[in-house]
Amino acid sequence: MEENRRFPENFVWGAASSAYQAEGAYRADGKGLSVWDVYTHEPGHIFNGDTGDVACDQYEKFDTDLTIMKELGLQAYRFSINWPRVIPDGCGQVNEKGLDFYDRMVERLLENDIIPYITLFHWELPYGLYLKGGWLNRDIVQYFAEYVSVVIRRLSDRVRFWITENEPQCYIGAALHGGGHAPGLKVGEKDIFLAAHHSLLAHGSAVEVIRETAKTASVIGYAPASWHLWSPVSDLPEDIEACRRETFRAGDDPVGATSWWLDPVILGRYPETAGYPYEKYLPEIRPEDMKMISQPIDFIGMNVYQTYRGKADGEGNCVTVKALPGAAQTNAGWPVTPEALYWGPRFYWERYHKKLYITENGLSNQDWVSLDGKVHDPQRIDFLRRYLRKLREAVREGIPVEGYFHWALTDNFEWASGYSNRFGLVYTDFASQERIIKDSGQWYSRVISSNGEII
Ligand code: IFM
Repeated sequence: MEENRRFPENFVWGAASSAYQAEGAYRADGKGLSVWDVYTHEPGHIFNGDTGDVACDQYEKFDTDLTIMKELGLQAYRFSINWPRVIPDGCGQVNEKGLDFYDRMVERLLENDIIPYITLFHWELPYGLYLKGGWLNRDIVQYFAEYVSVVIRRLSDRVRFWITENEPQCYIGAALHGGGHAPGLKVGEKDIFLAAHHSLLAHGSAVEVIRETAKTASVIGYAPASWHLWSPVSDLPEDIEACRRETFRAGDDPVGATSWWLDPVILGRYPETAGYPYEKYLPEIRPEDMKMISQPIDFIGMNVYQTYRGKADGEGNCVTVKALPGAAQTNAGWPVTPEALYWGPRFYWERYHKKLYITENGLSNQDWVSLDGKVHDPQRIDFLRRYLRKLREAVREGIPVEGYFHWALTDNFEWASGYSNRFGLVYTDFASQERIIKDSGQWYSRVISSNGEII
């Protein structure tokens, strides 16, 4: 009998983007500045001096992108809201024109039977709030709740799917401690844990606001980066166990591990910190904090790119197995690790018992327009085929992964790498703003129409 290679009937196939990376129009219609608007204008931070001032100009070209989504047969589009477009200073005055833009996006998506999945925070901290201390100031929790409430009041009659925050490891860890993302700070350990705690509280406050004020039944998720993830090199129980433990260990650096973000949200406590080198820097936790952080959510969003492989060392620890010289890697230098889309969902489900979405996954590549006018990207198709086959294994074993969002819909602004890493299913000519559907986009379209059968 032929094996059924299709995903479950209700599986959602989508693509994703974020506001700063795609919208451009950084000063249009009363928008305020975010830390990224300011940071990219300071010399020396971004490859080639690139900025997101124009990016993919999605603010003006949304209808073009919508036509492409339709042509691809996308069932869902994940995008984010640019906080200072809606509230220019981060708190106070609301910019109705900014809200109108998202309202129209939602309207147009729904008219075309594409389900909007909205991320409320994908790193555009309003510059005005940064000047008030940003994530280091506990008031941010209240400001975030107010902003979320403005968005929910306007859009929740039509939008059901919400993701509170995307990859706090980046906008807290890399931005405030690592110094490589806006606003480019290198605060000490004590402060980084405080900022992380505020970000978790802000997530909880957003969940509370959505549950209390949404006009339709909401489905709420949270999407930390799932890079702290070890896949066993064999099926030996001891290798599996070692990788599972390593995946949820508090880690060797401040706030880098996934459990740092997911344990508080799902389990209502910080991860086990015995032996954690930063234990002495942990923040003061007020009595009501963990309850606020762990309001029930509906799904975990997994953003999966590069991860690790590991095995047991014979003493209960995990040894990371290094990639061989010349092993497959992306344009960003990230090792290709498809097994993460099997082991990640499996480990997360076993620990957290929450439904999952793959909210991001994709390949950065050097794509260009060939002489025939098309964009041929066989590596991306091969990458996706490998990752999606692993995901299908997880789904077939009953791990409840509800959908997959390819990162990204179009090539866009890749943070500190500027425009040097292309992640899209659709090629963006950043000079003319012309779009060309890549071979991978055509292929992904067939994945969707066959519900995964062709992978
Ligand atoms: O482009 C980013 C996105 O903004 C967050 N997740 C990882 C992607 C690729 O680096």
